[in-house]
Order: sequence, then C-alpha cells, then structure tokens
Amino acid sequence: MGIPERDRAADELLARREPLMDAAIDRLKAAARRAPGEGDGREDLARCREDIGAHIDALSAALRAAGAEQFSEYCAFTAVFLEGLGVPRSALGAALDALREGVGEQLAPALSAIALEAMAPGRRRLDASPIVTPLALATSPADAPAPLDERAAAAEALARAAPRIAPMSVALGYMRRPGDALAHGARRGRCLEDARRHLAQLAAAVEAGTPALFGDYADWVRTLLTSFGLDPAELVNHLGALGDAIAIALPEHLAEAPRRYLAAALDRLAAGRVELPSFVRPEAPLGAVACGYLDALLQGNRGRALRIIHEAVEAGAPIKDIYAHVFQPCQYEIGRLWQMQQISIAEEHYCTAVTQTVMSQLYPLVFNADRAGRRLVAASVDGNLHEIGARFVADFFEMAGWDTFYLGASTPARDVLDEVARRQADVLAVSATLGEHLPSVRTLITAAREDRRCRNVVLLVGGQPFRVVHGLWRQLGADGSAPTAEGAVHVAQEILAARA
Ligand code: B12
Repeated sequence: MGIPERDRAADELLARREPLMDAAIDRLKAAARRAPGEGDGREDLARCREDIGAHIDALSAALRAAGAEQFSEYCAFTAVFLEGLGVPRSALGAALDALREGVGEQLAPALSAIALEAMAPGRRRLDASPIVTPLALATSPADAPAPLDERAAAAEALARAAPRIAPMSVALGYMRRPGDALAHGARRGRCLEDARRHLAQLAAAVEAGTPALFGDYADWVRTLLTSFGLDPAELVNHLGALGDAIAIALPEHLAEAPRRYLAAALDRLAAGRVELPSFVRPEAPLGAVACGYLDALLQGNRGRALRIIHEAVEAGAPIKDIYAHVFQPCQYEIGRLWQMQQISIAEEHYCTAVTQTVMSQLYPLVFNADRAGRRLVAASVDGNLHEIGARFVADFFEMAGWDTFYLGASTPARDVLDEVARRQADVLAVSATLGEHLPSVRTLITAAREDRRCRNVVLLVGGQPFRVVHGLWRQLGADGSAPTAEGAVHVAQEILAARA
C-alpha cells in the first residue's frame, strides 16, 4: 500500500466525518431497538457519537503514521480506558463495527479497502483477552474518606484512588497518542510507574497546599525524560491525561485542587526548559578542591579523592566547609549528572559510597568538640533511602558538642520515637528528600505529638522539599527547619534557648 493512497484515505475519512458519525449512530440505534436495554439510551448514544468522531480521527492519524499497528494500540487503550469508566469492551466493538460498515459504504472502494485493512487488527484485538497491560483497573472503589480538612481530604482521596487513576491515565494518554504506545513497546510498564509517582507527588503537594512542590517535580521529570530522548509533548500529554482521569475518578470538589496544581505545572512546562547549571563551580568557596574531588570521583580514583580532602584539611580548611562546599555540591552534581543521563546509577552509587567513606575518615576531627550536654536523634523518614542529609545534620550537631544518635536511612516512625525516648533526646531531626516522603513526615510528627515520652522534644524537619517550599515545616506541625545542617544547629539552639 503506497503512502499517497493512505493519505488520501485519511483525508477522505475526515471529509466524511459527520456523515460517517451519523450513519454509525443510526446503526447503533437500530441495533438498540432490536435488543432494548434499560432506558432509551439516548444520552449514551449522544456521547457515543463523539466517541465515533474520535475513532475516525484516530484512524485517519494512524493511516498517515504507522497504519494498522497504531490503530490497534488506539483500540486497545480506548478499551482499557472505557473499562475504567465501567463501559464494556463490547460497546467499543459495536461502535467500531458500525463505523466499519459506514466506511465500506461511503468511501470509494479502493480507499475503503485501505481504511478497513487498517481497522481490522484493532477490531480483532478487542476480542482477544486479556486485552493489554496495564490492567489494574478492577480495584474496589475507594471507601469514603474520614472527615479531614479540605486539603487533606483531597490528598487522601487522590492517594486512595491512585490504583485506578494511574492505569486510566496511561490508557487515556496512549489512546490520545497511540504512536507513543507503539514506540514505547516493552517500556510501557515504566509509564505506569511514572503515573504512580506523579500521583504520589501530586497528593503530597496538595496535602501541603503548595503547587510549587509539584511544579518543581514536573520540571525535574521534564529534564530527566528529555535526557532520555523523550519528546516533552509526551509528558504534557501524560499530565493532561492524568488531570482528566482525576476528573473522572474523583468528585468535583476533591478533583479541583489536584487539577489546578496539574494545570499550573503544565503552564510551567509550557514556559520552556529550565537550565540546570553545575553545582560545582571553581569560583565558589573551596571550588578548586570541589572540582578536583568531583573529577577524582568520576574517574573512579578514590585514593586521589581521599588525598585531595586530606590535603585540604591539612591546608586549614574547616571540616564544616569541606562538608558544605565540597561533599554537598559534589553529591548534588552527581545527582544532576545522573538526571542528565551523563553518569549511570552504578557511577552514582560508587561516588556516594566513596564520599561516605571519606566522611568517616574525618571523624576524629568531627568528634572532638567540647560537650554541650545536649542530645540529638537524626533519621531519614520512613521510605527515604537518602541518608547523607541526616548524617550531615548529626555531624554538625556533633561538631557543636552534642551527643548524637544517627539512625541512617528509612527508619519507621515507631522506632524513631522509641530511640528519642531511650536517648532522652532534646531534638529530633528528620530528613525527607522527595515530595512523596512528606506523608511519612506528617505521620511521624503526629505520632510524636501523641507520644507522652516525646512531649519535650524539639522536632526539626529538613531536606529538599523544605528547601523548595518555605514554611512547609510549619504546615506539617514541626517546630522548625533550616536549609542546611549548620542552620539546623542554630535553629535548635534558638528554640531551646527560648524554651529555657
Ligand atoms: C545519592 C542519591 C541517592 C542514593 C542514596 C544513597 C544513600 N546512601 O544516601 C539512592 C540510590 C538510594 C537514591 C535513590 C533515589 N533517588 Co536519589 N539522589 C542521590 C543524590 C545524588 C545525593 C543525595 C545526597 O547525598 N545529598 C547530599 C545531602 C547533604 O544533601 P541534602 O540531603 O539535601 O541535605 C542537606 C539539606 O537538604 C539539609 N537537610 C537534610 N536533611 C535535613 C534534616 C533537617 C532536620 C534539617 C534542618 C536540614 C536537613 O541539610 C543537608 C546538609 O546541608 C541526590 C542528588 C541531590 N540533589 O541531593 C539524588 C536525588 C535526591 N535522588 C533522586 C531520585 C529521583 C531518586 C529515586 C526516586 C531514583 C529512583 N528512580 O529510584 C530514588 C528514591 C529512593 C527513596 N525511596 O528515597 C532525585 C530527586 C528528584 C526529585 N526532585 O524528586 C535527586 C535530586 C537526583 C536528581 N537530580 O534527579 N538516591
């Protein structure tokens, strides 16, 4: 089949869009009269007419692109989406049959043959079972949420409905851009994972009442996906589909905030690509050391990395500065390079492990301050696998003379609080890195406030989301926050002094 004929068939379909829609609806009406169901179904048929228009558009687009394969993807994902709405696959089959008959009648024989050939595999696919991944759509309807404030109710409803919204949004996105489904092939499962992550981040932002948190995340996703070579229009389509699936799955008053946040993120994406400059700059304090250290890490030369740090210390660089101006920007830079697909996960793990080793080598200098008679417990919140932020905080308190108990990554709330009680801590420092860690932060704070053993402990929270959204700590019920480990020590001292 030559491309020009396919294009002509596509043009012809669009030129006859209205009469094709009318003819298909007449056929469906006649079929409904032969086998009447509940009600007269007039509303359903009006909606179905629009759907048939969408099928015609999809068929026409498929004819111009990858032909039958693309239309087949369209049919598959439309079926998944309709099933999510409770519309049986057979209804789509009937609509396609009605359209097929119209195409056979109304297009010139050569062109109708081309169009029917492109439709056939899609129609057959509807009869095959299981139709397509993803199909986690059959989850039970969410229970009514407990009475909460408006933001928390919307976030909770979103989290509960996520198992239904995520696959629906993927199906809708692929239905709208079936070419993406074809191109993604086996990677489609990733799209579902992404949708789940978007929803977790969106729920966290809605709960915190901060669209900027989700906007920041959307910027990050764009940079990541484009460095994988994806077209940003795919993300725009995907987030748009997510908003539409939310509108379908949640009552209007609960869908309003998430959809508003999504719209704001889409505006941000439309404003263009965000530049992501390097975190390691020669002109910054200790810039030359940081550049050399990063280079040694990236070259896989941990001996040289260690020597660079020892030489800097011998030359008089304070340990706090090594942390703040070498380790931290280098870790951020490692993250940026991974995000831009310039280093692998293995390289990131290597660099992180070397930095943790080098930090340990400095401990004789960290543990030599005069004792302040205060105690700190520091932990990464449940689900947070990033441990260096909390470790920084613990080390800065140690350098200020505190006795510190650093618990490491992802510590369950109950265990953190047991440790606070056992160590009789004055301050608990909790670290979160992703928006999706915020619900765990809230859970921990709520549990701490209800725990009599923790009545007097000062609760500090910090990490990336708190650096992006000012005042977020207050909304979550903490006593304070700071953008850096050094700042955390000052805030703790101020709060304790004010309480004395
Ligand atoms: C190393 C690393 C990992 C390692 C962590 C290993 C380890 N042992 O810690 C591993 C491989 C586990 C990992 C996993 C993931 N990571 Co990661 N990771 C990083 C990386 C490169 C470095 C983190 C780090 O060491 N930072 C250095 C510390 C010192 O910085 P910090 O945490 O911000 O802490 C400072 C302040 O925030 C503050 N602070 C921190 N905690 C606290 C607490 C209190 C109380 C206070 C007051 C202050 C405070 O003070 C600290 C010092 O000044 C970052 C890059 C980055 N920008 O951070 C990505 C990064 C955080 N990871 C990222 C991602 C996406 C992930 C994954 C989702 C990847 C995946 N697909 O699986 C998972 C999520 C895992 C999870 N469930 O948590 C993204 C997050 C993007 C986003 N905006 O959502 C980043 C930013 C990378 C990137 N540029 O894309 N990661």
